[in-house]
Amino acid sequence: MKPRYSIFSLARNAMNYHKDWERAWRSPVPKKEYDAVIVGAGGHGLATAYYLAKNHKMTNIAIVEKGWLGGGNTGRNTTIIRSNYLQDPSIAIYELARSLYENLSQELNYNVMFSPRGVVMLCQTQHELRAFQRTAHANRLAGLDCRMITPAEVKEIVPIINDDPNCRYPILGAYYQPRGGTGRHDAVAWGYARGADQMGVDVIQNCEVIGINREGGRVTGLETTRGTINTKKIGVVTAGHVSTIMDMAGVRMPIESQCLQALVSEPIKPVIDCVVMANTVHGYMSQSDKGELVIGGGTDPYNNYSQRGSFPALEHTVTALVETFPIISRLRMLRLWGGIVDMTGDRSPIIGKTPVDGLYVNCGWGTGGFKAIPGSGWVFADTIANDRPHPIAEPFGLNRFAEGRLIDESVAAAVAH
Ligand code: FAD
Ligand code: PYC
Repeated sequence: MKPRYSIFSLARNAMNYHKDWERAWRSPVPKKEYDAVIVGAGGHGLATAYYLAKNHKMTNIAIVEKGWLGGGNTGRNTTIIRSNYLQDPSIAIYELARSLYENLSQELNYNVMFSPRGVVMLCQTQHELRAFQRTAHANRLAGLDCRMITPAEVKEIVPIINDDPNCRYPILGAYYQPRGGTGRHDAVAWGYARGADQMGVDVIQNCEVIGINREGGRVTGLETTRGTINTKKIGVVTAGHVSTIMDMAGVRMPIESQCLQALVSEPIKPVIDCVVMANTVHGYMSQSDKGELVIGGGTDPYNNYSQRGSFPALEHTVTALVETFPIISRLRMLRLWGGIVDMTGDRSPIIGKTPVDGLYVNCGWGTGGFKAIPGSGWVFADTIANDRPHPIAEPFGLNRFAEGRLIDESVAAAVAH
């Protein structure tokens, strides 16, 4: 694809305050009818729309978003990308996603800043060491590039870490995935949005879904704040708000919505060039290209729909991180934020058909769905286009809760679960 902007056009547009700056995507008025409508323009919804158009040639489709695209959890996460889950179905979908991330900038002709800087998951109890050894075996059997590393190797990779053997939770080793890392969250949303728009998909912001229309056992359309939209296929991809929307179609979801917070410090010179997760003490940290330390921990442990978390959860996270990285104790916090995450009982996503014909759902990514966006969009688009689960999505069907086929990933969900 030809680059859309040269260095000269960037300079020209900067000089005239971006007056004639070409919009990255259109702002279309909703049509009366589409072949399919995706609800929720987070990363998962946008990737789904992109692959519906690209892989399945479905271009008479729309994606409707109540706010601005990427304004939900996609623009609020700490961008960790890894695929070190325990169960085979999880490894398959997260590794598909991670491998798609490797070439996503080229695929979208948009720099998503994928940075495979390595993910280190500390083992600070004997139990955790054994659990990660088990995960490493499972991952290597599945062909993933990962290994267990010793405390000395941890110190070599992360010189600022506290390696005092007498501290409360000494480092006994770590799980290491060198091809894991980070990406730029907004860019992932913007890149998929622009790519979908270029193929004819209507990306419609400020359009809230307020009702789902059904006739008998199948969907016929949506009520939105911008009018009725008729369609025979609806994909609901609304993360923490999935239960309320599915309720509009009479489908009850096994989801709890909770707030997950994160924060960044003031920017400092480079001190850490990988991602470190300290699951026992409940904190994780990486450093952004701007120099901020990107810090997070666990969810606020009560259900809510407000994007404001509580102070004790944050205090717990910071305490954990100061213990792990004593040099950060005098840093100031620059800002903090929260997102409403959609938690399932087994900490695995729900992807697939529902009891209502033409209604599909993709949710339950909880605290860990940024890493999954490309793979999730790929398999969900295939599921919607063909009205049957993609083989990689099949184990994640909604029916697994009724059938007792849970995919337990509470350990892999790590710090934030
Ligand atoms: P969202 O991005 O939330 O998109 C859903 C969209 O639906 C929203 O834009 C919303 O406005 C829209 N919507 C809702 N209701 C309606 C309606 N009625 N009509 C129309 N639109 C509607 N994951 C990782 O893999 N790595 C991490 O490091 C990581 N860190 C995180 C840190 C924090 C603080 C948080 C909050 C999350 C983190 N996650 C992480 C999880 C990750 O952000 C999410 O799993 C992922 O972004 C979910 O994407 P999504 O597209 O499903 O949802
Ligand atoms: O899934 O790796 C993850 C994660 C880290 C922080 C929040 N989620």
